[in-house]
Amino acid sequence: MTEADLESHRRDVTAELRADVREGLTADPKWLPPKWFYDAEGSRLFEKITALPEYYPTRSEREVLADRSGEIAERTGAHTLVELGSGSSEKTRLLLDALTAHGTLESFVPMDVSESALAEAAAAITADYPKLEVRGVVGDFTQHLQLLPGTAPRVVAFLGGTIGNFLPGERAEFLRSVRDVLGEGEWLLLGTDLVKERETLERAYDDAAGVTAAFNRNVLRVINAELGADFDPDEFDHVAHWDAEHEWIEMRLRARSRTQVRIPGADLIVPFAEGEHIRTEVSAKFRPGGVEAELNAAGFALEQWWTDSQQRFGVSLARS
Ligand code: AVJ
Repeated sequence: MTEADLESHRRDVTAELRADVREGLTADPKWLPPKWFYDAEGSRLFEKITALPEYYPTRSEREVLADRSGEIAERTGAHTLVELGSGSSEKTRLLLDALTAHGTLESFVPMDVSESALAEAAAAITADYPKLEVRGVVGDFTQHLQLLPGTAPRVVAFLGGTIGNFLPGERAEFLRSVRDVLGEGEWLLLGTDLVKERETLERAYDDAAGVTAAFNRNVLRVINAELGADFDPDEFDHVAHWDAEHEWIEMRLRARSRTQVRIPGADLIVPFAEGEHIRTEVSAKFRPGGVEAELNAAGFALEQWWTDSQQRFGVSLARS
């Protein structure tokens, strides 16, 4: 990607944020899409979350990948590993090691909305895997999937449980769009956090050290920086709520008092009643049968299903 491409992409991104802010903060109830957490600071906070004692998904998924990467390499014989929402690509090294050892891997294509996280990850992977072609793509995987390079067979890895950020209808649409860019005999490796007791779930999204609260409030700092808004993040409480009916965790920011926020970059003044909240993230949790049904509905066949030893997190290998 040239500097000019990155520039025009940045303008694009600001316009998208403006549109999301206008739509979400004029809605009732108010909401914001979770992808706006991830500027440099938000990506750094998320990396910190993955090491928290309460936040089990990263460790549980890593356990599965550590145990099964060899099998994944053998079954897929991948030439390209694509990673959507790659972040730091830390767990991906388990896959890269196995696929490199298997001898088929030629290229790695990490894709992320966070340019800073992507640049750092791509540089680190390039340094450690000198024979691998690394081609980072800055983009939103709900819109830019057709940009993905690489030779077949590809494995598209969508890890961490990030698919849970979609609402059910969006999820179906997303899985279908991944299926549509893949040829027959290519692969999806999907990480899904599993339904479990409320306490475990709510603690994972409301840690004692307050890192998740800072991560949640960071979206307000992003809007301040990009759109010149005057949110006072300390005037909003962090809330993590398990919605047992929808089987998802909802993160919210709740206004401590009645207030008004000016957002000049979106031509908006947003009133908040005392206690009114913004829904900032949905993180859906899954049941094994549900994952398979959704994969099938999108045109995938489930080849393998694995969980960690505590059955907290599931990893699917699906064939297109
Ligand atoms: C990166 C979307 C998988 O939903 O668990 C972590 C983000 N939010 N703590 C998740 C997140 C609060 C995370 N994903």
